[in-house]
Amino acid sequence: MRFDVLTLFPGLFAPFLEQGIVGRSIAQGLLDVRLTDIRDYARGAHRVTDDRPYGGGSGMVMKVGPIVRALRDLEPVEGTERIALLSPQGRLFDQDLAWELSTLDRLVLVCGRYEGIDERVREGYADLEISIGDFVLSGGEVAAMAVIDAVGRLVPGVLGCEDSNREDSFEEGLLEHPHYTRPPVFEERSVPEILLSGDHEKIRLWRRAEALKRTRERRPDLLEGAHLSEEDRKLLRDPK
Ligand code: 9D3
Repeated sequence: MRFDVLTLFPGLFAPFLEQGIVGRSIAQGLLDVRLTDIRDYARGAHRVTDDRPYGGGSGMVMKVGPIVRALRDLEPVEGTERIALLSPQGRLFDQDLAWELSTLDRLVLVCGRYEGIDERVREGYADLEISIGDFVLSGGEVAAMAVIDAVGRLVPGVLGCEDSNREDSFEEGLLEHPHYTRPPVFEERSVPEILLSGDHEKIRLWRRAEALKRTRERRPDLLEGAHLSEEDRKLLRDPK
């Protein structure tokens, strides 16, 4: 899958694209991420990419011209593509949207800066607008990385068998059970004995109960939408 990122800060992406699962997948040719510096499409000696808002007010607005010229200059790619703006006004990004986007051949991500992007970019060119949550970022770049990471992981071959997506708790709509590794005791805190017991059925039930209780405690909104089995309901009824 190919991603094209339009940004005023292409330098922010280097380590993200070089390291970890994303870096490896690019090296393997499973993902292709291209950066376009919007400033390259700005005109005039000063290469201005922003201007004062019509109607007044504080802050600056990203100009429509440079962004549209950058979009028009993108290399054509075979297959299905979408253009997404990253903005606080967008659809809240979640695992369902990540799955939807993972079916594309190309996703173009336009990163806003300043107060935002001239509305005519969205009207004339964008297929969707994405927000990664209800908090204030300085621009769309960190959000674009989150989207590339989450969507890229769902592209076939990107994850080894180390961690299959279907087992991810978010796929199931639950938080995960707690994890432990060696040593068995650290600063007087022991690993729950059941995990050392070797009884795989007991371990499975314990983990499932922990996941369910955590979700009820921390994210009751997720429990609403989860598909619970009769066993799950019983585990939730049990005290502790
Ligand atoms: C709070 C008033 N304005 C900031 C001084 C509004 C505002 C404009 C631009 C807030 C943030 C931004 C820049 N943010 C993004 O471009 C952005 C974003 C975000 O802030 N939160 C969650 N997802 C995203 S995606 C892009």
